[in-house]
Amino acid sequence: MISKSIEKKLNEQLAAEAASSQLYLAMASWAEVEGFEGVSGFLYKQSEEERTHMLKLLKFINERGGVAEVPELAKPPVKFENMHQVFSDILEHEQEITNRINELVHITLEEKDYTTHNFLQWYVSEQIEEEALARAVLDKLKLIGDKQGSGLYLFDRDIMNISVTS
Ligand code: OFO
Repeated sequence: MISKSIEKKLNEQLAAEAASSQLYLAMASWAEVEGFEGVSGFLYKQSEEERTHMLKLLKFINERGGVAEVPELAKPPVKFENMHQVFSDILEHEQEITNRINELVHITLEEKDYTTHNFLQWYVSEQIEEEALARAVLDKLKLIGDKQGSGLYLFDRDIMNISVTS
């Protein structure tokens, strides 16, 4: 059984994962409209992945005697300045998610809720991968620099081969 405070925090995390899914969906849609097929495919997958992160939390809260709350969705941006902005926003966003997860882990230890603590370890590992992936993509974009054109064309083609984890 989870405490009311852990239930509240887990529901907040559930909402954050839902917001991540919406943000990546908006970015995917923008990339599609801009003609970046590879990037949009990558981001659509990321968006789906975030939805699974949300569902995992929803199931856990209910299984542990809490009540999961499906959150209201805020509208993400429709337009993004350029590819660099998209991926630096992603990195920033993932760093924020990592901070939230760390805070949650800290609270479970304070409350001696080792079951939830154990459950959250999956998110801790996931965040390491997600931040590393966003950094790797940003590094590629930095190499391309400002001369968009053919560099971005190859980037768009290559990103299809970057694997998206669970
Ligand atoms: Fe990308 O964050 Fe979920 O966990």
